[in-house]
Amino acid sequence: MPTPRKTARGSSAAAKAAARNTDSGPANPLAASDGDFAARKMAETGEMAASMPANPNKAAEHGAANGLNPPVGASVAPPSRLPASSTLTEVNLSPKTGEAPAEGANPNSGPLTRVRVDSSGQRLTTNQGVAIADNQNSLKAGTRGPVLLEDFILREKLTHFDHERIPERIVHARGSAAHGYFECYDAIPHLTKAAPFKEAGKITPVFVRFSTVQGERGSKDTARDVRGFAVKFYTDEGNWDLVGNNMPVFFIQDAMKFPDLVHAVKPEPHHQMPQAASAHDTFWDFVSLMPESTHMLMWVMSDRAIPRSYATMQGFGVHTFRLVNEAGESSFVKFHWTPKYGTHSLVWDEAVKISGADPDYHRRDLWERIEAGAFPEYELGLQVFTEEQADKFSFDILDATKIVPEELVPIQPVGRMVLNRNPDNFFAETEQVAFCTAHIIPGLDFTNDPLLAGRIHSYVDTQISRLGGPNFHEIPINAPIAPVHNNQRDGMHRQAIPRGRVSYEPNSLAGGCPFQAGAAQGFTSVAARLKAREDQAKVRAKPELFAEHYNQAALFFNSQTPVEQAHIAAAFRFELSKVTVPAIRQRVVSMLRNASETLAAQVAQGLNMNPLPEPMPRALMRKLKPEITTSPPLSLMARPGDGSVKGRKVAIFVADGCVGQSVADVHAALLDAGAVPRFVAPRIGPVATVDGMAIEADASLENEPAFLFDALALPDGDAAVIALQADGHSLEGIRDQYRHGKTILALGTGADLLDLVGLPRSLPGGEADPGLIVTDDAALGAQALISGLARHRHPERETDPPVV
Ligand code: HDE
Repeated sequence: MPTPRKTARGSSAAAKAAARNTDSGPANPLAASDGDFAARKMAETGEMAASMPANPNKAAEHGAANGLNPPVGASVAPPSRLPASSTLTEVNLSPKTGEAPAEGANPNSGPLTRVRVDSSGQRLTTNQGVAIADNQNSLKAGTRGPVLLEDFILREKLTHFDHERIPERIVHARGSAAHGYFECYDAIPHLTKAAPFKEAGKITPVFVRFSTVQGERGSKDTARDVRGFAVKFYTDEGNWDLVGNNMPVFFIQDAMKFPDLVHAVKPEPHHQMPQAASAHDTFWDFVSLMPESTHMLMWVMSDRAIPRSYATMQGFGVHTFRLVNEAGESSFVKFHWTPKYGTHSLVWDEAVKISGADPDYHRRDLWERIEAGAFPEYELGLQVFTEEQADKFSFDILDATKIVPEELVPIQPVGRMVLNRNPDNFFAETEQVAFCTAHIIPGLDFTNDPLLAGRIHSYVDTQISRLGGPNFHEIPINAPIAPVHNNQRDGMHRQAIPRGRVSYEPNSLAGGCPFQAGAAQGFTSVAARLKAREDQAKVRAKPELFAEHYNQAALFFNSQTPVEQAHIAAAFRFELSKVTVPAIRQRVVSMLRNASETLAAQVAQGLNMNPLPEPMPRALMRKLKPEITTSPPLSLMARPGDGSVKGRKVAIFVADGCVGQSVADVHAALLDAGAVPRFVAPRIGPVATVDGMAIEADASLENEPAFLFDALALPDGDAAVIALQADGHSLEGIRDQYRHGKTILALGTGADLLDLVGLPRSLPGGEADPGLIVTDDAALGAQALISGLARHRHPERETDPPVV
């Protein structure tokens, strides 16, 4: 710090006078100040500026070598807090202004406590904090007179209400979210320096939003659709958004086609139908002209597209990303989330029925699990590989329609994510959260995937109109917990009040702050490009391997169990039967012939299409030999989870005349196992049991149809059987439970109901049905019910069409 120069007698007064002017400089700014703050500020500012006679880093801005290693920006410690202040009057405090921020503080980052509101014991006020005396009536000239324009309370309330909605997301509008944390198993410094992976046991807060893609904000949860699986990591080095899906591939390969895909799948523009459904002409028209979608279509027609719950589906980063370690070495990575409770799905008939009875099925499940402490949990796994490995694959790792099979690169678990807190407010958190693929942190980087490139642009861009301007990062749910300091200023809805007059860099007037972080601490992009396989001239074209469209579609189909394959064929049949243009149906089947003749034949037969159309001409005539032709982990059955029944719902039908003890025992055993049993009766309320046991039904056969439950128990007691038999809902419910492959326990005479419905007591092959338990012993029955529930479903029962 330079020492102030000695000044001539009298110049101190001149300096003081000069410091009171903002229009031109003092003759001698370094004059001593005698405790005069204005003069001192001016003098210290002068000192600080003088200590940076030049920008020492200017030369380092040039040349490729420097570009790889940017230096830390120049900064000096200010002699006091004065020079960086906006105004000397910041010492005049009021209940509104509060104190000047602590050095380096930005309270907008940090825990959400700063904005959580609790109104317990508080008066009702206007938005200006004026207490409202009467919230029942508008202000009128006389009780029967006209309402007055001066009623600012009414007008404020209505105006705010009139603007309560923001534009919904263009895709993924329907979603639900939760807070939680990511816990690192072990540090992986050899792979990445990314903050969440730095130490064993390190906890990083997360906010996760699950969603469907096609439907509007109020659409059903159980549509056949891809699910969004978007994770915001609030790391101590900035926010990282891993914006993935529950399927590891995508329909298209280049962002250029995304608007076309979305226009094709959304409700058709002339009549806005169908809502949240791909079973219509425009979707199948588009995808059948885009054969690269074949692989994704297999996934979307599989049961993955109708998950049982958000807690029981996988998540994938989809694109190939990069990991970067401290030494700047980078490897390729694919991200996988695997649910602890296993991958479980609905069956189509069930999904259709649930969408009517409970369009909030997944939202409710997520909320209820978390409130009950059965926290959804997922393990994060990485597939890490080198460019040399990638070069040998029969597919291109930049192609988002391709997976890297686990047989080629195993998945290594690196941590777990637990969702343990529901949001306080849906709008403030779930609706306003803004995920952006551009949000990454040191230790991670992008690849040249052309789909990813479009996303890096698109997500930030869309938030600007959805959330009303460039300051959406200041909305509390989006603000990082890592400190934010930069020179971006102003714009709609700005929250931060920056202190001082400097909003540019380099500067000397704020001691150079905030200064450039430099390569050691700041984000740097991996310089290495993929080895050029062709010349790097500007071009609108895809690499050759992108033209192979069917190998992995075949891999997926061939890796499914027979039941899953049957579901895929049935889904294609259903969707295409909704298509009104026969030529489009033909085109899809001709495309499927290139992936699986078996599947194509099944679909054609289901559509009464005879003869089969010719296979679609291939975009790549050269045959590429895939490394493998089946990959068992691609089956939904490959990840049964921990076998627990936590959070699974079981209906116990009861009616007047039932034996109370045995249903109560089953209820207690289920509760002990972590499941959620419910007594369901023809009407809610108390049930008259034959043994005097007090049983209350909290759901009715009408308000919670049986297909909403994962399993069913039927009570013992002749009179109860007669009462249930008299209510068509119960017979329908038993039939649905059977058809959907669920475990059914019949206690004592409850078994009569199975016969009344006409349920086969054995499987189509003649073996005993493990999902049908008939017993007088409640304890044994409960255990068998729990084991059946843990298996999730009994697909061996299925026939096409269903017999029941
Ligand atoms: Fe998205 N996508 N997307 N997407 N996407 C959006 O961002 C987009 C893609 C995904 O819960 C939008 O905030 C383009 C693949 C999820 O808030 C928008 C392309 C994957 C979510 C957008 C894709 C996704 C979105 C709509 C092709 C799986 C919901 C509103 C280049 C890896 C996040 C918004 C949430 C949302 C654009 C393709 C996943 C318009 C241009 C591939 C999970 O920006």
